[in-house]
Amino acid sequence: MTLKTALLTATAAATLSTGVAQAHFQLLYTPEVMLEQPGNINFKLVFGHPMENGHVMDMGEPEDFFVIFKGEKTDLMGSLKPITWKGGHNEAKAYEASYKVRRNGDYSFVLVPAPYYEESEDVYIQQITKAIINKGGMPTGWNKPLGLKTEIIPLNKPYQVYAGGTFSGQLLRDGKPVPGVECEIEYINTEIDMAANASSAESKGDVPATAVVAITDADGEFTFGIPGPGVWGFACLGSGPDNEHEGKELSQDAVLWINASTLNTGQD
Ligand SMILES: [Cu+2]
Repeated sequence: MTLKTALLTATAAATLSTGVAQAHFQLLYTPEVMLEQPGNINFKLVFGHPMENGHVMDMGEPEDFFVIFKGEKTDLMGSLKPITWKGGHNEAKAYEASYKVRRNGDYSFVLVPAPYYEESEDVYIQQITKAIINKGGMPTGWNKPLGLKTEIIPLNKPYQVYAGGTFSGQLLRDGKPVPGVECEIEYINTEIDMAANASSAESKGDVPATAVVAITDADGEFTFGIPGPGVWGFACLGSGPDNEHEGKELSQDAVLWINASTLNTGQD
């Protein structure tokens, strides 16, 4: 056994012994996604493992952060403020931002983080992340492609998904469907304290034994039955056109966050 093989075996054993897959997710989190009144929405941008409540990771300065409203793009890089995020088990560099929503319609927020070097895998990860907020109940483009290098187009209203129902998305790379890509699925499994920039050490719900995944079909689409209410994230891995950063492999992923609630139909 070469040294490299021995190291790989040791790493594999260490990974297996934790019993839980550690899926990375770039959070672009705000508590309210359907606004009735004009007001400020506050975002927390955190890179971590939200379902396992694992360690949080240092974010570099994002490459881009903007919002698209009725086809109009507004740069929000100037609104980013560095913060320290207190995860359940460690602290990491993160960002926050605030945006004033006035008009009715859909607001698509996009974060292009700096590539993150994942030492254990010797790869860079860049999760291009979307979150869609609605004001006034008027839909104006939640399902429109935004022209990102890679993105998940929601095929159901992402801010109004019901637990027990399904959510479908279509994965695009440079505007074209991407078949056969693995998309990891998680929910935020902690309390989030917006004022304290902290997530709870205690998990709220179950952690599946292995990563929950869906594979995109020939049209780049996937469907997932939402088991319970909460904030759910989809991360389609390596779907972007860029595959190298600073001489190392880059996994350029597409992330979309949706909000699922319980619908009481009043029936027995
Ligand atoms: Cu990790």
